[in-house]
Amino acid sequence: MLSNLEQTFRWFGPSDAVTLAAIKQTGATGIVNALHHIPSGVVWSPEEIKKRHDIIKDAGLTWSVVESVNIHESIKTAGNGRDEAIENYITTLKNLAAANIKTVCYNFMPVLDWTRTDLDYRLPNNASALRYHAAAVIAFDLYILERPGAFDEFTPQQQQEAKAYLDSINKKEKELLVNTIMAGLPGTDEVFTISEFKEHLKKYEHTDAQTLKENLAYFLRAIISDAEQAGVKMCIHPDDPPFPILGLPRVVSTEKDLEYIVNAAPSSSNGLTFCTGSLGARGDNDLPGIMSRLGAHVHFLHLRNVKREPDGSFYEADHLGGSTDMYAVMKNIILEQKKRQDAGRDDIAIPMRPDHGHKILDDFNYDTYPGYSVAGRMKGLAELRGLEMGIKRSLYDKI
Ligand code: DNO
Repeated sequence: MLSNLEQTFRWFGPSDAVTLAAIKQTGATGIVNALHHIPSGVVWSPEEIKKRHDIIKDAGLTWSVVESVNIHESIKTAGNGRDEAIENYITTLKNLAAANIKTVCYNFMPVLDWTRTDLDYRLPNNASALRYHAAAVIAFDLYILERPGAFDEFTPQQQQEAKAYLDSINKKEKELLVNTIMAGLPGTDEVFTISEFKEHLKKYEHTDAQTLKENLAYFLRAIISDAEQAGVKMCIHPDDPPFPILGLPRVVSTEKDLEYIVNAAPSSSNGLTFCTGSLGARGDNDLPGIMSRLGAHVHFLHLRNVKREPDGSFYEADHLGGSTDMYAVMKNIILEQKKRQDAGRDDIAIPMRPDHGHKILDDFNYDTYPGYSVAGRMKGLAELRGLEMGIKRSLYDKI
């Protein structure tokens, strides 16, 4: 019998309103965690890693995946201090490996991590979901950020829709929009001011998509042999959303991008996080196909669904609903597990997490990081593990 995927849950650390005890009740056994209090570019010391590792272990769970060891901006822009930041990154990887934590997720999105415009989008059953409203981002770009040259990037219709959106919201809603788009890294409560963000944008003046790609390849060539030696599997997370926003380039958005990345430093340590939510926001990404073609490189699974809307907007749907055929995705994940088993690989139980969840039931009673409710994510996990079991047994059980 093929082993199950490893069921994991993201936990933001001791300040997370979601407790490890609660996570244990979801059935997940693995924890996805990071030391969010350590700024990017700084080494994670063995002591800090051990402290966190022991908290998770004492709760009867395993720290399976790091999400994320963030990439310092100097690495993305080839700026001052890049090589030192890379050295520190390698030291962190070695320290994690020494604590037996060997799957490391990261992303290469300039300045901002994931971006949404609405953190409380109500579905017909009154569940609360996250949404990306294209017109709102364009309105922010054109009329609030007033980014030079931005008008040239949008069609007259997009500009009109953005203006209409801006005119339809009041002052408070406008402030909320700014804070939502300017929210910094997950696991922090940081929000950029407009002028801080403008400063960051300036640093990208000379970094277009091609240069950003080269900087990513430079980073990979610098770290992958050490990662391999330490037994660490790196897995890059796709851009969310998977297209350029606010004038910033994006280079981890399509199958072609993913191919470029795995070929930039070929190694079993240079892998991918297959995030169906991020990649699924583009209609031209064939998700089951990507899983079957690039599955050998996938070290971590983020399973989530988005419902795409015609203008480039999307909202987070039920894990088995939305625009992505989760059955076809799961089937190809299982076929990848079978290939690994046949090839004698030892990484068949790929860690997967239900990525994001709606706010439902008791989730409304306390504050969690956007998308990281308990009941909503548990619903997703329960659906996904049922789907996995059903497909596995119908493929491999003899009747
Ligand atoms: C959002 C997440 C991302 C992800 C990072 C990975 O909920 O999927 O923030 O953790 O981009 O580096």
